[in-house]
Amino acid sequence: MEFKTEFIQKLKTSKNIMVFTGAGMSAESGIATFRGKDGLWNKLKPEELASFNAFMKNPDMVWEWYQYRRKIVENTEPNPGHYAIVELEKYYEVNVVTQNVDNLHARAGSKNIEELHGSIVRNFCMDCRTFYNDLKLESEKTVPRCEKCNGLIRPDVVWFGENLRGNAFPNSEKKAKECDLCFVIGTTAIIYPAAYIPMTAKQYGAYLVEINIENTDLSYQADYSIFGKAGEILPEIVRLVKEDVFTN
Ligand code: BJW
Ligand code: ZN
Repeated sequence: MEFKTEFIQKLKTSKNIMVFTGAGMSAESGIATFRGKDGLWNKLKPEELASFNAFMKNPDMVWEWYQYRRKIVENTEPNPGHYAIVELEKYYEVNVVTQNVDNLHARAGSKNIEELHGSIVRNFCMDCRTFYNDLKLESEKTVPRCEKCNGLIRPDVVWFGENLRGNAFPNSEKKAKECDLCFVIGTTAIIYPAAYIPMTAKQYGAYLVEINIENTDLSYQADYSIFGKAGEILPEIVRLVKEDVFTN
């Protein structure tokens, strides 16, 4: 595959790379995206499931939906795109900022990860905040209760209308300001505040490279749009880095 010369040049001069990812990153691992063709939410409305109000109205239904998705995540593996990002760590300082809740970057071995929207691997009690990280999740159709206070247990993900947890956003902003090159991979980039991160990178001088199978809201801001699947393009970029960038 041929890449733009300007991009190859940026790969040669960059030291610090940010990889900002969305659901398309995991599509080739068999996890459905939210929007777009084959999107999970073509049939289900997000606000009916991924919000605090939805959970309070029908906790069992929402719990069942997360259990269904957890099973899929447990039974899948990171794809060649995830592993390619890990490979890049041999050549650059790499920071992954992900909107994904599937834990696949960590399972692939990426070191520096900010999870903007949390993780479905973790759960916590809504009343006393006890975390249940490796809760035996046999409870399929009924939301489990806290051992300590009998409160409802919910997944540690960020729902619509909720603030991002802890320092995930400020940490990501800081990293965005410091990177030389920012890859935006498999995201429609319509959910805020997450979508500010690649924009911040660009504002602070980073070269913005989008990898997606379609145009997105961010495409017009990208310095380079590479159309294709993340699991195919990223290994090509690693090959280029290995063979050309660091040998010539
Ligand atoms: C491939 C591929 C392949 C496929 N290779 N590519 C301004 C205006 C209006 C509303 C708001 C606003 N600012 C904030 C809001 C509210 C809201 C928001 O952004 N709404 C928008 C609709 C505008 N934001 C929030 O509520 C956020 N919180 C917040 O703002 O707090 C402050 C506040 C407090 C109180 C009141 C109000 C505000 C929180 C947002 C949390 C989002 N959570 C979710 C669910 C997580 C839990 C779960 O998983 O169940 O996060 S929503 C969902 O969307 C999920 C994702 O992380 C997120 C982004 O989706 P993503 O990753 O982009 O996926 P897709 O499916 O959209 O795109 C896939 C892409 O991949 C496509 O482009 C494909 O082409 C591509 N693709 N295969 C490469 N093989
Ligand atoms: Zn509790």
